[in-house]
Amino acid sequence: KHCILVGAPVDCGKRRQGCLMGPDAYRTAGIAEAITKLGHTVEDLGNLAPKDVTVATPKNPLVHKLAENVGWTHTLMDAAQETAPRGMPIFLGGDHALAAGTVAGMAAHAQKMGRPFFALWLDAHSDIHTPDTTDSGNLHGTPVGYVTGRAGFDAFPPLPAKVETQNICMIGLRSVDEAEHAVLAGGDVELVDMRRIDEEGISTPLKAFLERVAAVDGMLHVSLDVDFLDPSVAPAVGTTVPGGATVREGHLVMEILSDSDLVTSLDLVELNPFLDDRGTTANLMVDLTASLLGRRVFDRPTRDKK
Ligand code: DIR
Ligand code: MN
Ligand code: MN
Ligand code: MN
Repeated sequence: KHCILVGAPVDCGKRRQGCLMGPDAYRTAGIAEAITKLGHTVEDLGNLAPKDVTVATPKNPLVHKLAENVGWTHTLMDAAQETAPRGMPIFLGGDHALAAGTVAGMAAHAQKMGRPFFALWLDAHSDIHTPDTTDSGNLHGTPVGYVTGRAGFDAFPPLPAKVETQNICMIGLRSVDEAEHAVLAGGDVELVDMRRIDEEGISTPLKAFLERVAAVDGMLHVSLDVDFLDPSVAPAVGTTVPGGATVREGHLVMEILSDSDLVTSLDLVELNPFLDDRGTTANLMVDLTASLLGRRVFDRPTRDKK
């Protein structure tokens, strides 16, 4: 594979600062070296910047940094469409607001290729708010709302290709707001909450979803939010929710995804290095990426303690 690292230091999707350091934390944790070691090639585009845009004042006065979020959506939608024909883009976040651009751009690319598009959302949260329904005003809680074509995103670039809700699977859910639950309950997004993981195991619903993707030769985007993982093993995120995925559940998801060979793009989001414990979260996210790209249990290197 040819992996294209796209630095997306998006820090406007919520109020707590620090995700702007994410891309460099992944580089410091050796993401390029880990991928190269697996026999792939790596190209690093460096860090991008948001397009400079002006927007009307949002209807909802809580909405935080609308113009910057819209600017990033333009930039990353373009970056996804530029990189996807050349390899596998890996978007180094940055907070989850970046997925409005990356997912919309990848969906546009899939449409151009004449292939169905699927998204796997690994997150404690469902991120399906709109700028009107958000009660935090934090737009990192809205990218799924945007890419599925919900109303309320007038300031954002027009959606080049809508993502079908039945083509989305969310795994790791344990913090869904009331307005989000209302739209998800009547819908057809595949919802795998932590209880389902406890009862069925994480591989059963994941494999069922991947069979649906493979059956139609779909392209699969994976959006990995740090808070998918349990805060005890991944503390470097502003929105920790107890009861998350274990290290092994994380790796198992990535190993199964690797076996499937269906993943065509990846977001690594919400890492806030300011909150990390000696780089453990950044290292874990890099290790999960390595598992997705072919590293297996017995290949895993011992981390030196220097
Ligand atoms: C919450 C948090 N649902 C909000 N969302 C997060 O502000 O809308 N997503 N943290 O990952
Ligand atoms: Mn544009
Ligand atoms: Mn998220
Ligand atoms: Mn989250």
